[in-house]
Amino acid sequence: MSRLHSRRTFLAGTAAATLLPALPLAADGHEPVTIEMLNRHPTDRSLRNVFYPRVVSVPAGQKVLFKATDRGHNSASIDGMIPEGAEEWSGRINEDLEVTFDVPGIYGYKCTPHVGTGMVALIVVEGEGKLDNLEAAQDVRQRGRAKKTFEEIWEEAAEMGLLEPSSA
Ligand SMILES: [Cu+2]
Repeated sequence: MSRLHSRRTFLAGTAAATLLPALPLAADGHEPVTIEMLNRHPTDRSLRNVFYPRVVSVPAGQKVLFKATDRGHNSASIDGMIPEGAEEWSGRINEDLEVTFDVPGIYGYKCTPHVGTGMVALIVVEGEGKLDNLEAAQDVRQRGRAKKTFEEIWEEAAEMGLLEPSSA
């Protein structure tokens, strides 16, 4: 089973490129991995309303904490962007939400108020069959700036090696 990838690679040419520190996140399945919901990106202040980090890989069974660091956000799975057998989630605005990811696969999610401005992100849950829903997830029609954000996210995930079959 793979550990959370601490390496962070980003697209050349995006505003986020080169500005992000490597995150020493350790996923052992016990302590939740934290993804913050922020009004501004911590290092690129020109990016507003973001999940941080926005591409994360975790082992199956991992708990993820969506932390309401700033106000006005939530985390909700996007229709058609989670694997078969996985449970949808939809957090309340301004509240932390913990979700356990048991089913390997590709999970696209959004902030409900800000999806149109591109506040979307990706979690890849490692394990057998994790790529089974990749094509379906990539085929989901995205609204507004979420379309551009997901184009960046797919490239970012590929560069991180997350769109290869799990070695586990
Ligand atoms: Cu938001």
